[in-house]
Amino acid sequence: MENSLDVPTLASKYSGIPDRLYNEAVSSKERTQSLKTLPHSRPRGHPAKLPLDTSQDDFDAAITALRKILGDDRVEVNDKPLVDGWYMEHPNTHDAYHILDQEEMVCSAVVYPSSTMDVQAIVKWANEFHIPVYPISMGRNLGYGGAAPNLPGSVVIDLGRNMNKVLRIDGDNASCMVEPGVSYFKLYEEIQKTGLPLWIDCPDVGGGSVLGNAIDRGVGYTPYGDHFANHCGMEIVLPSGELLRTGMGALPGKDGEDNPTWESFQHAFGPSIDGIFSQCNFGIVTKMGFWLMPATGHQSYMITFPREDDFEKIVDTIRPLALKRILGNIPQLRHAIQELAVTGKPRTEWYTGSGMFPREVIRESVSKLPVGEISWVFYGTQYGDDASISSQLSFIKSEFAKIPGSKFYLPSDLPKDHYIHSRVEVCSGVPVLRELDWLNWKPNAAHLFFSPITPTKSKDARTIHDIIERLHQKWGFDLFPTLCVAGREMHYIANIVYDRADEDEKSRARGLMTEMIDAAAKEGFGEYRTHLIFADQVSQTYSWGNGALGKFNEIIKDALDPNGILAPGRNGIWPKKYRKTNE
Ligand code: EUG
Repeated sequence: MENSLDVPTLASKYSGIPDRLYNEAVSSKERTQSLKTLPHSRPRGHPAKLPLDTSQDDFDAAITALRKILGDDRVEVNDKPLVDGWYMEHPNTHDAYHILDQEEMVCSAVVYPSSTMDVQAIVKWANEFHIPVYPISMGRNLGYGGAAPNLPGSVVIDLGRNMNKVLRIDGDNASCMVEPGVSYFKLYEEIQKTGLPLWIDCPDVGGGSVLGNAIDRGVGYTPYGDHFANHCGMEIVLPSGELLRTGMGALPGKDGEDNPTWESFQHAFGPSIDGIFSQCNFGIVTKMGFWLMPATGHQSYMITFPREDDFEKIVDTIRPLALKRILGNIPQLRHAIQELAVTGKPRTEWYTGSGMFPREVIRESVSKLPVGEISWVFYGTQYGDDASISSQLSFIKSEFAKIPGSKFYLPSDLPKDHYIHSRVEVCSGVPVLRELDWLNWKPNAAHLFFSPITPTKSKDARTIHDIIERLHQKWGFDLFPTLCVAGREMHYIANIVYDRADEDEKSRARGLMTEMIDAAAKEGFGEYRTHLIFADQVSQTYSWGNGALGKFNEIIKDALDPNGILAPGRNGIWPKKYRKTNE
């Protein structure tokens, strides 16, 4: 399949593309492949990885036992050549966007449960045979490790392949309940089929798991953009194999039904524990409820700013608008270089030099685009009826107009192929593919996110931006900043695009990440999420009170997972058996 220009569709595969995007997916695949110099796959250069401290015999015995529990066809040993594929045909065997050697972050086997009971059986098996397991929903956590297990040689539990149902859509409550294998593409299509006037909230690309993204605390761009904040209810398999429901789900419904308020009230009674099941290794989430937004009027817009150092004024203009909740969604502030990247043309279209893409070349290149000579672009959307949208817009316009030379655009002011039309869709809950165009920037392109949080204050945002810019310069990478505005803070996302075939680039990308994490932490800034190979470093920056947070997490980990079988090391949380110091 991956060699042809065919693309799996939702009708044939749970992780496929909806028909409405089929042609776009084919051409996206075609463009990405035309820039590929790496072979489809190569014979493995190293023996297949085994779980840590496990002999081949013990592993074989464990796999035989697992096959007996689940059936031969639902267990696959990872000993064949690795295939990176592409976005819509991604692997579950390793990180397709490898930043170490391709064969480094790999699993020993993949297992495919079909039910919560199967997941419980797998967890019990892992405890019996002392095999580390690593659950993935769909494996599209790209830029943060993809499908790869944190501890090489773990057995990946691929939840999505057989657990991909939208279990419930409640039109009155405007909510749904999904399994791990439901992508944004799929949820959107399922809701369209019902005819209900409900929106989903999706990230920049729509192939990821709704559940997986939310428990990694991912972000989207409608008013419901904080995915974890808009979840309601979870079902979780604990590392012991026991089953837990959170929120109102903990109260049994009448006659064995699910609780009728499970997707209506998040916290229920007693401590609110849902948070500890995000970005963790304390349990495997098998069901999750989400609030859906009632469809409404919407108007996207773009504001451009001419000067690099308008940055401070932009940030300080955004803050009061965000705090007063006048900004309707999670808007993005991007650097002008992204206007080049989202055209889908390779870097060499504008610049063939090595090192960081020079400022003057960005200026010169964007000046030939419809937006003209700019430095920053703000993409926002307002919601509601025409009257309220127009009053919000006039206030927003007048605030930004105080920045000399800024320009306000509606989608109708821009050509049909301008990126803003993709923003219009994402910001009204329609999952798209367009953002993938970034990956044509370089041959064999992969990407990695550096994702610090900055207060929405010019001084702090400037500090972070300067660190990131200086270090991108030093390590020779183009800088792609996207600031996602939540309110009092912004997620500053620097997308590092590198060539997977170039060992030097990979090593520089690692050097850049390591140094940015340290330099940001020295100034008091930390990441909200990171690629798994940097998880230890990032978690150690959260060291206040002699590492109180890390110790707290270890106490919970050891209590819930005494054998340390579930995703050891995920987000820097290591079970007792793997810790270097046995305090
Ligand atoms: C983006 C945003 C994220 C993230 C990774 C990528 C956007 C890229 C706000 O969170 O974690 C354009």
